[in-house]
Amino acid sequence: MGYENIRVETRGKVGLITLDRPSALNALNSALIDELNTALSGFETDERIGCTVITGSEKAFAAGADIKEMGSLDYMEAYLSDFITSWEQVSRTRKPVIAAVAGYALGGGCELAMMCDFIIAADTAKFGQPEITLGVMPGAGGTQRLTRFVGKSKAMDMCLTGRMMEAEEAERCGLVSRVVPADELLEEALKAAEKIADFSLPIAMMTKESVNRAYETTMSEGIRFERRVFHSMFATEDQKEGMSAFAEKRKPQFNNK
Ligand code: CO8
Repeated sequence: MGYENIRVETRGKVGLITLDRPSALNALNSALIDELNTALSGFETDERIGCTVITGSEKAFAAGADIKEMGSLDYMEAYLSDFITSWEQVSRTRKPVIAAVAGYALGGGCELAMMCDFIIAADTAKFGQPEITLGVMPGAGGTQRLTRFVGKSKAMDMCLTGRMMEAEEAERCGLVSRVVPADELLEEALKAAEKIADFSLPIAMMTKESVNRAYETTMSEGIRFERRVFHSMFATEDQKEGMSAFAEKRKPQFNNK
């Protein structure tokens, strides 16, 4: 497929998607989201790929949903088309996805980053949910995911004032996993993705599924889920390989079996 709003590459076992709509600071319009979903589906079904990185430009990961596209919608158009559902495909991927964020990650851009499994931020990153300044509120999970990441007080502050948060504050409050110098962002994100992709893919997928459970259930149910999945790992060849390799002091060769 020819892409107009994103660039799609593979780097070994890593899929790399670069949001590339510079004229609008990577504002997320429906064409871009369709392309993103197509690229994500491609990597999901590509057996060579073990992890995906989504990134943007130096200036913007994404400055939000496309305000100009969205502005004239009426209630019935918004309700019947349910256009936000198609945005959430990244949160339904089973393989790990890392967001590598430099510059603005605002509104839907911040929400997209939060749908990824973790966020690595450049020291130039700025996160925000400025929807209130436009007469709306976050609509792609922002009020829920941001609150789970950073707690009620800061989520209220961000959503009610619309202010931006710098990378350092974002790391301090748990929104991002690490902050790196801007010129090392892609390299660091790819390095993390390569590391993940070198492990057993089914084990990485089960690990992701278990961590995600923590957001959707009680502690005791989550631990029960984890235990069942953990037990099932002993049916994999990769568990045998990983533990034998440790005992034999060699690097494991995972087979995704
Ligand atoms: N939508 C459409 N166009 C945009 C957007 C956007 N979100 N952000 C920037 N642009 C465009 C500008 O209009 C401008 O275009 P042009 O050159 O044609 O005038 C170009 O990008 C460059 O932008 P600026 O000139 O404004 O650049 P600055 O460096 O001066 O400012 C800012 C950068 C501060 C990021 C500024 O562009 C800005 O405030 N942007 C809007 C941020 C925002 O409010 N985002 C939230 C959008 S609402 C949202 O995301 C709701 C999500 C809910 C889910 C929806 C599911 C579909």
